[in-house]
Amino acid sequence: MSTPQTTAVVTGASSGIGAATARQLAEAGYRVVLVARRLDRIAALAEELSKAGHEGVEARQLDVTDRAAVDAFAASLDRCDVLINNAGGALGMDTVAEGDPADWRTMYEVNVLGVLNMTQALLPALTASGAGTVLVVSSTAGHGTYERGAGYVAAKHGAHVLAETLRLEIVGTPVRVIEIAPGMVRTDEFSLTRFRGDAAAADQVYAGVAEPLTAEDVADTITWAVTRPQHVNIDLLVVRPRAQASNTKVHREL
Ligand code: 8X3
Repeated sequence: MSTPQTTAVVTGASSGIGAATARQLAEAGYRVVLVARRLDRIAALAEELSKAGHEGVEARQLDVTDRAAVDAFAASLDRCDVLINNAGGALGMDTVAEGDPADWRTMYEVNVLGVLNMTQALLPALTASGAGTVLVVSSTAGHGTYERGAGYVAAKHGAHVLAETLRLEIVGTPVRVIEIAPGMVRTDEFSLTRFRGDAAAADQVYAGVAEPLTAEDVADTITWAVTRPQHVNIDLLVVRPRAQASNTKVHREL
């Protein structure tokens, strides 16, 4: 059971899965600390949650790839019981032959080093809580590849390996490590960012797919995993829409 002070830090809380997760964890009784680069977005969400009666909500501007800023953020927290490593994303859909190394570097930094930075910085507080949770929002891209996806797939495999290795290394401490791997999720920004603002290309990803997952669907699985009794560790939960049988097998009604 959580108390009003039980604190969940959610990265990438400015939109999509992160914002939906913050809402659902607040509803579940957690004090949520919203983290993102875009302060205006998380400030608005914090106000919404405060008006809904949730206590102690904070909006904290932070780039998870900036280690010094992450360390300062961690030092400023009075407690942390749950860390939701959600910040991440894809850039481009290019072949290995043509992909831009700068895109690969950016994706590695946010999807892997961002998780590493936040986890290292908050692990002492999570351990001190006596009942900590590190949750990594990876992707089905962390478990299988697809053409034109290698840069993102490689980064998400990195996030998966980080979670799996951390679980091995800290067993025996009061911190569990959960990985949630979503497949096709339709959010406002994921594909738009991947296709650099090309809305038509972004829409094509979901063309004919009856019901891609929503941010709320994924937030639901995250909240379910986090709210299990502390001795229950959901190692890995893969969640896809019914219309997606694998990364490359999607039913489309066109
Ligand atoms: C997003 C899923 O299929 O675009 O993490 O890689 S996919």
